[in-house]
Amino acid sequence: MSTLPLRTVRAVCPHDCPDTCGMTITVRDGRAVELRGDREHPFTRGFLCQKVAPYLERTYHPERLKWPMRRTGPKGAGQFERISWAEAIDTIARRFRGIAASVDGPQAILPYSYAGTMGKLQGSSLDRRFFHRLGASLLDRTICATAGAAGCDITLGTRAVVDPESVVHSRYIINWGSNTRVTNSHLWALMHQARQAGARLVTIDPYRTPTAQASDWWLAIRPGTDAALALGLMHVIWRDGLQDDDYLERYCLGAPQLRDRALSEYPPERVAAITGLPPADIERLAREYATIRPALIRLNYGLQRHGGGGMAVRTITCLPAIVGSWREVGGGALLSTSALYPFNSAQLERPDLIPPGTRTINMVQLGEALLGRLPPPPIRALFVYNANPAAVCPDQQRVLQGLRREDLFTVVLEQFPTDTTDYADIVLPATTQLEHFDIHGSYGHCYVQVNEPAIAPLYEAKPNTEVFRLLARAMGFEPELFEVSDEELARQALQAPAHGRAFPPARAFDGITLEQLRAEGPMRLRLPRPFLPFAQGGFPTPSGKCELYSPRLAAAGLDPLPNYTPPHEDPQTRPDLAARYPLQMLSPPAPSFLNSSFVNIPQLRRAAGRPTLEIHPIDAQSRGIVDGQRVRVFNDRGSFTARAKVAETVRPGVVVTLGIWWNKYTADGVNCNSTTSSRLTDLGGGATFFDNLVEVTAEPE
Ligand SMILES: Nc1nc2c(c(=O)[nH]1)N[C@H]1C(S)=C(S)[C@@H](COP(=O)(O)OP(=O)(O)OC[C@H]3O[C@@H](n4cnc5c(=O)[nH]c(N)nc54)[C@H](O)[C@@H]3O)O[C@H]1N2
Ligand SMILES: Nc1nc2c(c(=O)[nH]1)N[C@H]1C(S)=C(S)[C@@H](COP(=O)(O)OP(=O)(O)OC[C@H]3O[C@@H](n4cnc5c(=O)[nH]c(N)nc54)[C@H](O)[C@@H]3O)O[C@H]1N2
Ligand SMILES: [Mo]
Repeated sequence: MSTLPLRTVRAVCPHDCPDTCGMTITVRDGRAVELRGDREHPFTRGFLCQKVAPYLERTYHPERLKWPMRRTGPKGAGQFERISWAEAIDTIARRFRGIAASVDGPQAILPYSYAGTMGKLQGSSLDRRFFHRLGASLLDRTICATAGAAGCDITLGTRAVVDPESVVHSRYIINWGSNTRVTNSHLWALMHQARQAGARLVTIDPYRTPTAQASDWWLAIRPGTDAALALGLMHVIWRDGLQDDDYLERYCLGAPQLRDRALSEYPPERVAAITGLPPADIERLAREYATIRPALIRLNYGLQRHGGGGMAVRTITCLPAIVGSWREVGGGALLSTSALYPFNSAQLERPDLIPPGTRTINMVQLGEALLGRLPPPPIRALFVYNANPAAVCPDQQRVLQGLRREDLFTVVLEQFPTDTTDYADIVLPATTQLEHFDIHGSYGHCYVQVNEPAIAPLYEAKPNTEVFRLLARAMGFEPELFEVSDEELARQALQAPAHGRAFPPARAFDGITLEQLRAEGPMRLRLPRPFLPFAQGGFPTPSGKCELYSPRLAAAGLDPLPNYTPPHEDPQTRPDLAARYPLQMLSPPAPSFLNSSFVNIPQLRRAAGRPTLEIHPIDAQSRGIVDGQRVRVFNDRGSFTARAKVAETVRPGVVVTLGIWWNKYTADGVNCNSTTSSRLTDLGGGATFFDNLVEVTAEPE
């Protein structure tokens, strides 16, 4: 046993999850020996999820990428040889300089990143600066949240936000397209507390998730029809006089027009036909929502991933204004708290460096981009970091076909040999959160946190920021832009930009310094307590009101009122397609994975079992499928296999497969995204993963 003293370091879970937990790490002799949830963090309250509790296994995983490598085998085979950092950086810089100087120009280079880390520095700082300075194509990061952001923005002028800690005061909680118990477990703990104080929990989800199971009432809505349900609730509320006229008159725009639409077009019988919910349930939900107070809607991402996802969020976020629940602590609606953080992204990312006229490529359409289906120039180089597109992108067959292009130069900066690194020409090893410095906001609470490195980088791994410093140096870019330390970047991030808008609250960082964060740990944003941003209107929309009627949508030639937009692939509106592919497939994440992260941790992979397909007994029987049988799931885009789980955990007509498996850990080398579509949402250009018609057949063993 070593006699060296133990050191405790404060860290932050970096993964793409609203909880952004505080962690404490014990270090002995340069090695992290214990990691736990920060007991003093007001939201983490000392516990971590099943994925992050064994996080040391991830950091010390034997399959960590250890040094830079060059491809030696065919693309996709994952065969590499070790090279030095100097050679790797020089190779990339030479290729980038060559492409930038060619007729195609620098826009033939595409960065591809998402939220592998949510840290402001390792997530979006010098990387953006580098690609902006280079003049590369811009990436529209739409794979997760932009449909809801756009929908909320139309109604509220910002994200639907309340202080998540106020949930303990709620007495009626609707988990709407939100698997809170799994995807936001620290908020679930507060919901549970509210329930013990008498709150009712309702879950609206086509799938009987752990959240639905633990709720008082599960409403198994037909996928993609949430806007119709919300309009049906409005119908009942206005018909029965349950609305808050005072709030509507003072703080809302267009209540009479929306009332007319709801009353004339969305009676419960019609809504029942669209949503598949009994009229009596629609009546009861409306009555309870409008009369049991305070009522909170936790709306999340499930309902956004459909063709009409933007409009669905726009519509649902009208409800709190109609019943006046923004007035109450524990009322309102919560999508994300991210808009409360006035991080100075412009200073970190330097969008002023972007050459005028630079094009933007939607990340959901990576397949199209790589296969030259978008206007020129062609993509000749791809630089992937903080993302695993070979597994998580829709329309996977096209993505993989693009990644296999011999003339594509692909760099992947990663911690592990993922499905995407298998296609790299150059692999660069990245540090994990224990090995680098960062600063974090959150999209599910109101604290700012600093992540101190607990240990030195393992092997030859480097933080993302350091990799872009090296690349900038090799490209001959201005030192004053790139020779900036991580600490200096953190200070820049905390310099809230001056602006005259209400969101983000410009003074939320007042009194929050890097020194204090380091000395004292997590600090709450400077927000009033209780935080009731819309109790008296004050919506950051152009009119300053909650825009039930949207002049902006009207000016754009769109429907200015909330409405139901059917999914792209819905048996009701696409009987032609449903004749071949009658089942609506949802593919939300498994509890032991975080998107495709953690699939390579043996203990968590065992917990997930193997790829399964949950199918209703009626749908199974008509296809001769029995429980445990191997099935093929397919449509025109592709197919994958899974084990059938015949159960009433889904409504008839819907199938569910939990993801997101790495392709290489599946029986036939492809996951569910071989069937998902790259079509976009109505607003925000978002992904439509759950808007996906398939057929299922029994497979021979
Ligand atoms: N354990 C774990 N936690 C995570 C993640 C993870 O992968 N694993 N991912 C993180 C990330 S990146 C995100 S974006 C969030 C996502 O957080 P959530 O939005 O809570 O997660 P999802 O499971 O994608 O979707 C929620 C539910 O929506 C349902 N759903 C699908 N279509 C519809 C619909 O049309 N209407 C309704 N009402 N419901 C529908 C799905 O069945 C699913 O149960 O979670 C974060 N937290
Ligand atoms: N079918 C289906 N597809 C989906 C979804 C779904 O529900 N169903 N969910 C979608 C959603 S909500 C999202 S957000 C996307 C997520 O898609 P991605 O953002 O690609 O998320 P992950 O799959 O978690 O992959 C993140 C990668 O970043 C790496 N990483 C972590 N930290 C660092 C770092 O510091 N440096 C570097 N260089 N790398 C790092 C991790 O090792 C991991 O491989 O997937 C989407 N895809
Ligand atoms: Mo996400």
